[in-house]
Amino acid sequence: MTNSDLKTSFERDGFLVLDHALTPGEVAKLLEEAVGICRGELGDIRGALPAEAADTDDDVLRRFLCVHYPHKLSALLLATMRHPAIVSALTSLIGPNVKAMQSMLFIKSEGEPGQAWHQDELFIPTRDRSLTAAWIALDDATVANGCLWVLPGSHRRGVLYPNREHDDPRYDCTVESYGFPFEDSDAVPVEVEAGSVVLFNGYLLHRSLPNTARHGYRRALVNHYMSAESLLPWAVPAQGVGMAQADFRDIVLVAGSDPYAYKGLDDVREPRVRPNRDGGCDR
Ligand SMILES: O=C(O)CCC(=O)C(=O)O
Repeated sequence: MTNSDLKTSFERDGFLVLDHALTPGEVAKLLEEAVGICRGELGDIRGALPAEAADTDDDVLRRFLCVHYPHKLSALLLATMRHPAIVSALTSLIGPNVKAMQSMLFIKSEGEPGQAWHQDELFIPTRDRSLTAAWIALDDATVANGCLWVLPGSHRRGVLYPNREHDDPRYDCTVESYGFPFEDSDAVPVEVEAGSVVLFNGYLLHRSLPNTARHGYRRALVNHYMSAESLLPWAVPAQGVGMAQADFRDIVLVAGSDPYAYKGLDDVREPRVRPNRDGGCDR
């Protein structure tokens, strides 16, 4: 696909797939690193207990639904934010100057819940609607093990739909979007093989369903990016609930230059777990 085809299909659908952007060797290294992260070998994760020496890798991995900000623990995950195949696509979609502000490592073993319909810009508000996710499949992602589902084109109106708490057992504790003019029957599953990357727009309605496969994981590394020109008024809980910084500077520049470099960088977010059902889920 040429860069202009890439942009056309992304603007139409709100998502696209980069097939096998990562090699099997790169995926294998990330899976190994995920075990070290979940064992606590790379540093503390808020909300997680360090593993015991006797715990098997499976024992350890199954305790996690999702680790937030793992790039703060792992040089490999930090380098993966700058993966050339992903950055090349992002510069075509977003522009020459691109920054990242968060990573999430999903483990989601069998029986673990998905995440209800939502739009990522609700959580990470850019000023120019440039938020873009790179969802890197570390296992083959299938309907059975809880792949992403998207509502194609739902980003186009540029509307952020309302959100509410829910008690749907299929989903984790994150709020759900509702009141949007799409039906579940409009949704399409995005089944991809390990190493493939789903890029999607921050206004695209998407969800995932539980991992109902009989055993195994649906691991994915998700990084979020935006235009470096946009300020990022993203709340920092340590500064008080609801208080947004004028510009969140705990960022990683992945392409081009940072017009706000004169402000310096912050280190305010810390690695933590996402609870699977019991509230307190602020992304
Ligand atoms: O991978 C999942 O299960 C959900 C991911 C997601 O919704 C997101 O990254 O915004």
